[in-house]
Amino acid sequence: MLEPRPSLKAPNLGDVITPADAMKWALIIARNGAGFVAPNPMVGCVIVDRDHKFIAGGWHAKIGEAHAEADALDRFSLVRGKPENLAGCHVYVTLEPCAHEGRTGSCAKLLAPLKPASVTYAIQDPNPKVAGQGAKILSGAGVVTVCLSEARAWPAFPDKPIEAGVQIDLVEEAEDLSEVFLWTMRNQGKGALPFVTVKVAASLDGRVSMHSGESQWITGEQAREKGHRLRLEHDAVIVGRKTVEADNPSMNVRLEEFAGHVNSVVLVDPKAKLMDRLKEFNIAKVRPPERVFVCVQTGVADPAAVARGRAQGFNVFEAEGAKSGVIDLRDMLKKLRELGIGSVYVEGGAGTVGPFIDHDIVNRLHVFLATSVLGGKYATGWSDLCGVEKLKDGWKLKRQRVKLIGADIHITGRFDL
Ligand code: AOF
Ligand code: ZN
Repeated sequence: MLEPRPSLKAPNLGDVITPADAMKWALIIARNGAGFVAPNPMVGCVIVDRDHKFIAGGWHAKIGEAHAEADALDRFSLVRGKPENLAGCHVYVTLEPCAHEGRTGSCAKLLAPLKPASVTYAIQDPNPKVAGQGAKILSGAGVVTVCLSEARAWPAFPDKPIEAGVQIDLVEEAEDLSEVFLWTMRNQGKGALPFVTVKVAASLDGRVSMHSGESQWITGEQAREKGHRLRLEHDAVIVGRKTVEADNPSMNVRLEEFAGHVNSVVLVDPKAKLMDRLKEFNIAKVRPPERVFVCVQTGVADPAAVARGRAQGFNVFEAEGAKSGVIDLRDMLKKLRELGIGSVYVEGGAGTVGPFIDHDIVNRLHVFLATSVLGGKYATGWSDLCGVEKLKDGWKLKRQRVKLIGADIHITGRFDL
């Protein structure tokens, strides 16, 4: 069989697609689960027939519900009549099919007896209940099972080596897709803090607000929409008391296709100053009180105010302070992990972002840059409150990606923690 040329369009039923595109499409549709699957990973799965024609794609849409492979198989059966017709087909999945019976059945055990010709998965599932066991079940049943990160050729095209660049890109994308889950699983028992993503929207020269406080809007609508998607991909959004008082933001996800989604917010209010007025602010108006976490400082916040907050149903919790009125961010994150928050999204001005960078607790940084220059005379830079003394000590991004998004530039990457 000749390998078709790669394309990037959404495949139609019956289109001959490349294995790289099959995996790429699985990576794209996996994100349909954003906001609904945590603490599970987002996973996508694509099934092509023996001629490598696209038949179906599926994803893990909601915690407790069908895994990506089961969803893809359901859609496959709608087109091809019954699951048994999977025999001879090729399956592409962004994560190793699971071996265990959890909230749903095992995907490896679901696929194995149906005898697909091959299953290619992008990365191994580090969940100790899986960790290579899923692949073993499949290969034990005679299915050619390949982990893309170790593969030399696509199983559907065994005599064609995989282009190195394509392979690295797809594996990195799969790592990025599941990064919150992977971070948690790989650091289990080592006291891993929640995964921290910081987002900055700035001018080309890194300014985030005028000294007058004016900051809306520096970047364009498309970049702001991407920001909303990122809120969706985290368990909670963090916001400081000053931002709440100044801008009264909602910090919710306002995307048409995710109408009805409710996210959590963490308000950092060391002295519990907003407790009695919290109901007047949008963060508390757009979500039920149990989705509002308030971090106050031990020994500083008035216990009576804390009790009043709790009586209103807010999730008030204490963290140690670095000094009076300044929360120890590491301790706050530790407490959030204990409260079941596995990932947080930090957006805000220099006062919020700087301390997170300074504490070396940021896993991923997103910077959206408008192509305007504001200068430092009247505007604040996003990193004004953090810093290194020596050039060589600068925080360095890894696995960087750069994209144009509308008229703005989007740069993202990981910090090694
Ligand atoms: C897959 N496909 O789509 C996902 C997988 O609680 P459960 O039953 O939903 O199982 C969750 C675990 O299954 C999760 O920790 C991860 O190891 C794996 N996720 N596996 O084959 C999927 N979401
Ligand atoms: Zn599964």
